[in-house]
Amino acid sequence: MGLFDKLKRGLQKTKDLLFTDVRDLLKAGEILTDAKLEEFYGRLILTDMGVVAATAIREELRAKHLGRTIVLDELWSTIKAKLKDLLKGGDGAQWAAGDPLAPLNFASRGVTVVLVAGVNGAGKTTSIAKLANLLKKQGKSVLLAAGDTFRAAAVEQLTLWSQRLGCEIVTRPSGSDPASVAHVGGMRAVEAGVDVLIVDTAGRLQTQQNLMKQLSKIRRVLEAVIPGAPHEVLLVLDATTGQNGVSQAKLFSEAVACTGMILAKLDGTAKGGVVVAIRQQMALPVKYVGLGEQIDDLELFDPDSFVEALFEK
Ligand SMILES: Nc1nc2c(ncn2[C@@H]2O[C@H](COP(=O)(O)OP(=O)(O)O)[C@@H](O)[C@H]2O)c(=O)[nH]1
Ligand SMILES: [Mg+2]
Repeated sequence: MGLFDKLKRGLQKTKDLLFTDVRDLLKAGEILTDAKLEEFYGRLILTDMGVVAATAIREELRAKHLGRTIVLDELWSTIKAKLKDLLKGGDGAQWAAGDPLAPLNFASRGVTVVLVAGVNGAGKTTSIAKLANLLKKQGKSVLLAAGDTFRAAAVEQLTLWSQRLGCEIVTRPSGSDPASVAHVGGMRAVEAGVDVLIVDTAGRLQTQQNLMKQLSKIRRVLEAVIPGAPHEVLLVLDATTGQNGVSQAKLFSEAVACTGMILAKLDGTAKGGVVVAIRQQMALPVKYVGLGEQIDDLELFDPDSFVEALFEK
C-alpha cells in the first residue's frame, strides 16, 4: 500500500465524521445558506480542530460561497486551501514528502540523540520502534535505550522491538535510575559509533514534578556524554485524546524543551482535526503521525498530503 493510501485509511474515522451525510447537507445545485454553513461548522468542531480553525474555514466559505449555488468541488477546494494555510502556519515547519527523515535534526557529526517523552500510554515505545525502523530503512544504525525503568513491562516491550528490528538495546533492571540508562546508552552509542541513539522515558511517576525532574536530569546526562545532545526531543501525543491532549502537551513542553511532536493513534480517532488544533495552539511542529500498531505505521506529517488524504474519496 502506498503512503498516501495508508494516510487515507488512517484518517478513515475522521473522514466518516466529516463526510457522512454531508452530501445531503451540501447538495449540488442548492443555495449555500447560513444554516447549512452553521451545520457544517458543527461537523468541523466535532473533528477537534478547534474553534479558531473551524471559524476560519466557515468564514472563508461564507465570503466565497454564501448565497451561491453549491458546486461541491469548489467548496472542497476552498476548504482544502484554508486548511493547508492553517496547518502550515507562519514558521514554515514542513518537509519534502519524499524524505521520511527530513523533519529530524541530525548532529553535524557523531551520534544523533533523540529523546522521547509523553504521558503513559501515549504511544512512546511503539513510536520509537517505528522511528528506529524508518531510520534503519534509510541506512542509519540505531541504538535504543530503555529509559522507562518505572515499569518492568516497558523494558520488555522495547527489548522485543529491538529483537524484531535487529538493533542493539541498552537496559537496566526496572527501578534503576533512568539517567543511568541514558548515560550508559550515550557511552555505548559513542563506543559503537551508531548514527542514532533513541532514548525511551517513563510517562508516569509518583508526581508530575518527579517526572519533569527526571526528564531534565536525563537531558543533562545525555548532554554531558554527547555535546549538543539531545538533538531532538519528541513529544508523543495520543490523538484519540483530541483537544484534551493539547493542554496536556502544553504542560509537558513547558517543562522539557521539545523540538517536535509525534501524533500517535491518528487511525484510532475521528478527531483527526486535532492536528490543526495543535498547529494553532502550539509552537511545536507535528513531525510524524502514527497510523497503526505495526512497525511501518509511522509517516512524516506533511500538511498537503494530510489535507488531500482527508478529502479524497
Ligand atoms: N492504533 C494505534 N495504536 C497505537 C499507535 N501507537 C501506539 N499504539 C498502541 O497504544 C498502546 C500504548 O503504546 P505504547 O507505545 O506502549 O505507549 P507508551 O506508554 O507511551 O510507551 C499500545 O497498545 C500500542 O500498540 C498508533 O499509531 N495507532
Ligand atoms: Mg512505553
